[in-house]
Amino acid sequence: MRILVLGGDGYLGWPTALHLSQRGHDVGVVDSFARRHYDDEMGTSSLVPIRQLQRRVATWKEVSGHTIEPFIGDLTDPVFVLETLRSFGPEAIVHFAEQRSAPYSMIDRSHAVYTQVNNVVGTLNLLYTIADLDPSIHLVKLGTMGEYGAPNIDIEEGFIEITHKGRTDVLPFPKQPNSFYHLSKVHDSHNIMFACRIWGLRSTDLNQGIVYGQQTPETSLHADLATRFDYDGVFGTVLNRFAVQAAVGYPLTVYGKGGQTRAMLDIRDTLACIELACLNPPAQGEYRVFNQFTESFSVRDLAEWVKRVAPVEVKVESIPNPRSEQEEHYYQAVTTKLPALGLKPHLLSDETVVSLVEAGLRYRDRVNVEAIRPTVNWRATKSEVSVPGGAVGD
Ligand code: NAD
Ligand code: USQ
Repeated sequence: MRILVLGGDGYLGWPTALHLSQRGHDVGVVDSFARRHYDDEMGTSSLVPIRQLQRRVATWKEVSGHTIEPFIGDLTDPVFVLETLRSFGPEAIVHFAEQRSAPYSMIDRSHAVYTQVNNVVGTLNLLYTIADLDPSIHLVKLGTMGEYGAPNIDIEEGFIEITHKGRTDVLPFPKQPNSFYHLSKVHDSHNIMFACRIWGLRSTDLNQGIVYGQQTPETSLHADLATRFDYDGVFGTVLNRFAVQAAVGYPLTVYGKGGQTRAMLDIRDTLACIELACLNPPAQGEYRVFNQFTESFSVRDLAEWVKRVAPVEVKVESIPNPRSEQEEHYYQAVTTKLPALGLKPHLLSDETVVSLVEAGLRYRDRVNVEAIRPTVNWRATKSEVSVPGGAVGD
């Protein structure tokens, strides 16, 4: 297939592009390098050194013989979106290209506005362009399990049958997101569902859990192919953070009681899920939702797991929760559609946890310990003007 990967310079986009290319698809990648600018703004960088996109693509050609076509630009620019889609002519578009950190979106008013404009406008530009150019293009959109929040009932896969005052309907599952970032994904989901309904587009909304992991079969072929790995208090996700904290002797930062339970998956399963969604498109006009995760864990259990198997001494610390969220709650989410398409999950294992800590140990000299502490407070409301994407060095 011809598949365009938006956000193809990011943590998940780059390994997805490599995986699809290795599997024989014609792949293009799109990125604005916004993520590299957030690093400058936050004074942090990937634990694992990453190359510039042009170098990554050149090395991939040398290593595999396959070509990945890069397109540099911003999805909030509708002319760029139109020219890119016209030039590449995709059958499927995998859309990773959004500001994806909940803490970043909660820094202040400017970062909340930036996150929602970047994410919602980028997706709207795509929807209009697909509708104008070729409505048969399948939009595979990365949403998030956090759209649902943590309700006191089982989370269904996108929709729930409700009987109310004697009448029954199948309706979108209620959304109770917990940050302005997660809210941007809910807004996207509504816009995509609406576009499928009125223009007959087709889309798969992948409500993905928290991803962990650092290497995939393709990224490990050459150091130039490595993907980014974040451990800082703004962009680092929980298990990746705990592994690096363990490696540098920093007490694992469990926020509050640690009973927060989240859906999770291995980075290798992200790649498999994306290919399964592309190869099995929905009908024209269909908007479908897959819950993309393999297991659920509480934050406390993850910390204890790292402590138990890490090849170094580890302390676990409960620190005041910078977020406003439930710290003990019911959590049971359904995921049937990706397994039904053939997903064979890589479940979390001692081996995976140890490999993450070992990555931390290998690159411990690159760790900025100052950047580990969480600094963004959900309860603070800062409305002053700042410059997201950081003009640092500009
Ligand atoms: P990432 O920040 O590493 O990658 C996103 C990429 O998109 C970056 O390279 C960035 O420069 C690019 N980008 C952002 N805005 C853009 C724009 N307007 N135009 C062009 N490029 C733009 O993030 P990631 O961890 O790879 O996540 C990818 C997607 O998956 C995101 O949409 C995220 O919400 C979703 N997701 C991630 C996780 C996770 O645990 N990492 C879990 C669930 C869902
Ligand atoms: N947490 C800690 N200690 C830490 C870091 C996090 O206890 O050091 C807790 C948080 O309070 C939260 C949970 O761990 O309850 C998850 O936090 P996270 O930063 O790992 O994940 P989150 O903010 O939810 O966001 C990440 C990605 C986002 C994606 C989401 C999937 O950054 O792009 O959408 O995971 S989901 O959680 O399913 O919505």
